[in-house]
Amino acid sequence: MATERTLSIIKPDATERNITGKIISKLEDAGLRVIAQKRVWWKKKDAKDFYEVHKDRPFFKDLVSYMTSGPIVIQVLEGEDAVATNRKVMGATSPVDAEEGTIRKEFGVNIERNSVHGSDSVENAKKEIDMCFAKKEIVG
Ligand code: YYY
Ligand code: MG
Repeated sequence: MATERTLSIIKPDATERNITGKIISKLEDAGLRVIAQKRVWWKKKDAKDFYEVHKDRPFFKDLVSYMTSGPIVIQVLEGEDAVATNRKVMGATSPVDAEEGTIRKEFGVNIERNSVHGSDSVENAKKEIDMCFAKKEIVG
């Protein structure tokens, strides 16, 4: 077990329904600590850059449209095995496959409007954190 950091995004379907607090409670209950947080409204370029790894996937265009359709809340989370812990509390990509008690099971609407993003590896977490936050915005 190691203390890690990961990047979390509360997506537009959740900000729209005013459930950011409910989601943050689940993250905190899982032992994760919010050490940076901001609410932003992404431009197309922000979403395209962030999801570049998916640029050739059939869902990319819709994903970019969706992620720019409203405000999002971006966070750095810190805790023991933060990447895996966060992925566990998020649940599977599609809410129908997500385990009981996970964020996506409880709040996700469908595979696209699935309420949260979480980095999938320590390496990607570092990249995504650098992309979204200046060092001085992270207060651990
Ligand atoms: O990491 P995770 O968010 O669980 O899934 P990814 O495979 O990285 O896909 C990123 C994002 O793309 C997903 O959260 C929703 C969307 N998406 C989609 O709309 N349709 C798919 N078939 C797969 C992913
Ligand atoms: Mg992913």
